[in-house]
Amino acid sequence: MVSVPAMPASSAAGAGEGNADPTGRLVPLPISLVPEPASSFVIGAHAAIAVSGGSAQQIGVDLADMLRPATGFALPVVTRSGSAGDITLGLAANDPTLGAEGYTLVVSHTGVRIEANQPAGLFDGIQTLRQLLSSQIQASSAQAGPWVVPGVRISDYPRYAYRGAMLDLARHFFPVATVEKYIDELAMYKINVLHLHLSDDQGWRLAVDGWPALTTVGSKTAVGGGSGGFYTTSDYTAIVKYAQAHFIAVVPEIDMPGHVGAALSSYASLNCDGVAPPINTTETVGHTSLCVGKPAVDQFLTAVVGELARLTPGPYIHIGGDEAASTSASDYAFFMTQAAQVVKADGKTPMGWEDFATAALPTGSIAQYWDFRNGGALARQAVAQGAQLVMSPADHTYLDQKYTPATSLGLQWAGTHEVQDAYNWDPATEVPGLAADVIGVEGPLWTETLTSLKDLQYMAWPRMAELAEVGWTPQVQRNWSTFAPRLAAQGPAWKLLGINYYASPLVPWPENAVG
Ligand code: NGO
Repeated sequence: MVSVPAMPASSAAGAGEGNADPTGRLVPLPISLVPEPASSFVIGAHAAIAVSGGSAQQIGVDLADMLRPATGFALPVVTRSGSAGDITLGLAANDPTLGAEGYTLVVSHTGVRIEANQPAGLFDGIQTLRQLLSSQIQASSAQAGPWVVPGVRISDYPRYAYRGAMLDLARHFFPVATVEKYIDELAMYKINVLHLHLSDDQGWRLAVDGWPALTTVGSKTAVGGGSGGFYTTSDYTAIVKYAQAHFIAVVPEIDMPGHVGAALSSYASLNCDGVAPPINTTETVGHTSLCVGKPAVDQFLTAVVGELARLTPGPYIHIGGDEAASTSASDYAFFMTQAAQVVKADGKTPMGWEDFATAALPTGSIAQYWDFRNGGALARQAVAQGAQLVMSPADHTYLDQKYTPATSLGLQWAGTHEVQDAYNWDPATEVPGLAADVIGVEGPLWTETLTSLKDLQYMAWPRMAELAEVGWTPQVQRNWSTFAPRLAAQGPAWKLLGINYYASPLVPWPENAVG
């Protein structure tokens, strides 16, 4: 493995468009990158995208869609082995070290060749190619060019298999188009999981067969009393398909046995006193519980998990389990044990917030570490049962936390998180002793205070790009001083793409990134 040369000090000053070293635009940083300055390639007006057929074809189309608007070139996708002037995509890497998501990308003066073992790797490779080009490639109309791809040999694969983002649709609801826009943005940074938080006290967001009031009643509002909304089966399926086309697996979450106010308001039978309370649209947590042990609650659990399992091709079903302060410890353990078994019986792997470690977990369950205040005790308890961990420490990964006390959006119960806090941590050592049990990272975007795509973007970017590198790039290759200019280089692309982001003063944004 060749390590990445440290970036020259001069490139830090002129990050982005003026960056002398265009490989200094890559986020996440590839595991192995050798610059070959004598071998740059210029994409010409007659270039073709040569694919080996089969599954490479679709990635070729994705690449053409990516490059056509700004280049104005035809860029036909052709099935051939690649000739001079082509961008060639192949699935014959035959390299076990690359795994399912790795790729090689080689630029010579006659073309670009990306090879992978699997389509997911090829998709990651075209994201890297996009970043190697000038950020003008993001423009929606033809630009002057030239479209220089700097000479480079890259061999790349992720540190962690699970690199996720979470979106809270319950506190405020967002339409399918907004979720798809977020998927577009996440895919640029090789994120491969989208966790959807589909229910909470203030709203229920997914139609469940046989339980119509969950949406006719439970979906009607939001934090602060807004209008709410929900996904029909076909809306949800559209999101899953869109995500799949971007090599992103959807993990649906129904939060239980607490955070269930919207469900309790929809069905009196889920309440111990048999009375459906009005929906409480404040931000308070921990005040609701399913009536554990009631037959209606068992039926609800089976129906909801069954629906999620039917609609979700991915391996995980998230059953929540956080902050169930209104459920007794014994009811909690009984219910979450049962819920995990129902998920298992439906052929899926149970995932839950780390709190569910107090239940009996099937081996291979996934616990999501979030509450840094408990010092990792629950994460240890989960691992002791054979669970694996996704790391979402609230003090580094919670995208809803304010950047500074002056940030108008967001919460700050976990402190304020400037850009360095999102980057300077190691998932392997966050809870000491559990490195081998960590399968990845996830950035939760809770939406108590967020009501529009612009709000979501402002809190997610740049921190989600930082987390993407935390999840992809080996720890030894990461440091803030070489990362900051690479992060800065994303700014012009975000501006062209209309992505609203926080232009932190700690990042050396180029002039064409801001204002
Ligand atoms: C906590 C809580 C959520 C809040 C979030 C706000 C978890 C796992 N439960 O995280 O209900 O929305 O904080 O930051």
